[in-house]
Amino acid sequence: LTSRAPGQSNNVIIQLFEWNWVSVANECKNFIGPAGYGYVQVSPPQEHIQGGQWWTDYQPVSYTLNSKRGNRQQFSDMIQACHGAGVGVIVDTIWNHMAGIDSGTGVGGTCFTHYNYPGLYQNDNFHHCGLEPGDDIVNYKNRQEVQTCELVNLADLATETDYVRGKLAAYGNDLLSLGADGFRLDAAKHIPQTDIAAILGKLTRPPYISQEVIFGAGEPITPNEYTPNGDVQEFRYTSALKSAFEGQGISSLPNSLSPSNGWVPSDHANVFVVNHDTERNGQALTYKDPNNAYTLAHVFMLAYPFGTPTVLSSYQFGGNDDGSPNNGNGQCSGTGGTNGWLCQHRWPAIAGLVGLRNKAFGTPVANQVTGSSQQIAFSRGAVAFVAINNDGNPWSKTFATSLPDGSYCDVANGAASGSGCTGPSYTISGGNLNVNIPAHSAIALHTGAMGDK
Ligand code: AAO
Repeated sequence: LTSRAPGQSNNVIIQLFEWNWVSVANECKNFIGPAGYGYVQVSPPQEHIQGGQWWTDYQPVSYTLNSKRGNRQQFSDMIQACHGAGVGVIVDTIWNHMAGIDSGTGVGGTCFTHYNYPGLYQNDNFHHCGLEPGDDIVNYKNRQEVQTCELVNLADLATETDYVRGKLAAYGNDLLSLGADGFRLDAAKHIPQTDIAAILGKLTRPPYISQEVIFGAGEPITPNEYTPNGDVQEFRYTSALKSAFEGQGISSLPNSLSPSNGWVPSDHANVFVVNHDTERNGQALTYKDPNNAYTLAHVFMLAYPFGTPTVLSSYQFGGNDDGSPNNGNGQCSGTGGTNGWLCQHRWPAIAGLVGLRNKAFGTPVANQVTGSSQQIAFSRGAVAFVAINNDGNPWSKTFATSLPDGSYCDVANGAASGSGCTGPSYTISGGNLNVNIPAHSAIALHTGAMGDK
């Protein structure tokens, strides 16, 4: 395996939402590996309920690796192809629950009812909390209810029992046997931290772990509780980016990231501008936002050192339930997507900043300056410099950068190519950059992308 551990250089994750296995394999080879990303996070691979909505994937009916995204052989081939390109594979893994519908047949032919999955689970392998009518979670301020009642009617596994833990670990071990590098643990808040620890303890080797525990004000279950198991997704980062870029101002973002903020600490936080849920619920910046804010937020996330970043790569949608185009056959071309796919991971500012992040790994933030509340610039050691202007006015200034003198490609708007740049280039003289940054744009320079254009 050639991928890197999170906490090391080249650790940026791409969430390839709804991409089928064959298309993930191709994109790992064609773009993701060469661009310097560390991991792809793929959709849940286990058998699930039928239907055209994207969220059928989140209702498991067996642990057979047969889903809308492909079969076991394709899944295995994908991991090998990504590894061959130096990219690790993180699997969206559902340990909390099975299906939410009363009965049906899974995409692989498994017949099931809500509390009966033949040869796998039966009625007494599930919680029947008795705390709410219908046993569905209503009150997130009650720990017992959140962890023993049902999340949107999804049959809730009794993860305190050895039998269930054994089945979940066997599923995890099967994924590991095919080479999986990490798990994104779906709905981790709904499983006690110690139950997750017990299941992880049964694995044949330790994968990278990112737990989905959404912070909720006043809720007794907190993201920080889960750090003993691995990384935790920090949704306050997502909200902070949204409110900053939408009006509160980006100049104070570094303050909100200070270790005293109560968030999951940087070395345990998995952060993102948006994920597949917040892309649909109004709680994050999305590709639909005006004034380039979505792209500029990615520039900030990738340039400023905090947590392990995930870039969502998704598709255009009208209705919130819409599944992906082309039967999940992800398609990119050049610097973007085609046929409804967005391929955010190829956008020049995002791919360019991944290169900058890798180059600047381990270097401190320096030369931090602000202009208006919507302007911030900083360098990373003596290797990189970024200025973000989220203001409606240009930002004209001479910036101290600590960069060696020379000509640099602006990787927020192009890339190095041969001895030149595909986009703008800037000259550093005496360590300074004298520049007029247009409204709603960014400039990013680093020593790995110099040019003379
Ligand atoms: C579908 C249908 C349902 C049907 C069900 C069963 O839509 O009507 O009942 O099937 O037949 C996905 C879809 C669901 C889908 C499900 C199964 O999103 O629509 O249901 O597949 O097919 C909670 C959980 C969190 C979860 C989130 C959606 O804690 O784990 O709800 N996310 C994951 C996945 C998600 C997936 C599942 C789990 C299930 O990422 O895609 O569902 O596998 C508060 C709480 C949070 C809570 C939210 C939403 O959050 O704190 O824990 O998340 O509420 O209920 C501020 C607040 C914050 C608040 C948030 C609300 O940020 O600070 O506290 O606002 O937006």
